[in-house]
Amino acid sequence: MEDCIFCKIANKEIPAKLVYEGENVVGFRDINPQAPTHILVIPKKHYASLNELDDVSLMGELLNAVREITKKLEIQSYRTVINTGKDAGQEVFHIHIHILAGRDMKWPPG
Ligand code: DGP
Repeated sequence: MEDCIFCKIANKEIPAKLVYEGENVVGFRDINPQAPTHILVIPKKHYASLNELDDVSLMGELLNAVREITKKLEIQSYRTVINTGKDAGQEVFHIHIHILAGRDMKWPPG
């Protein structure tokens, strides 16, 4: 999708620190990390948020990418977050799974 920063990262039109690339999914380091390890996992195809993602197989690929990335980086304990909608803190409207690791996490999240 034009003017979507994560589509541009997926298409290699703008640089990112890639940690994973599959057929339909990429993982890259967050530009503004909230933990020592902060990775974003996205589908290459544009879906604005989880509300629009209707492809169950792709949902599985996204979670599988999380598993492969954390395995490769030898991360045993981590938090995954999907912010959906403005009130939940979503700023980039191309669905992404945050992987946060390397520090203690609080619960409930703010
Ligand atoms: P969210 O608030 O859930 O929409 O998270 C968006 C995240 O995307 C936020 O942690 C910062 C990150 N981000 C925004 N723009 C860029 C970018 O151009 N490159 C990278 N690597 N991350 C970005």
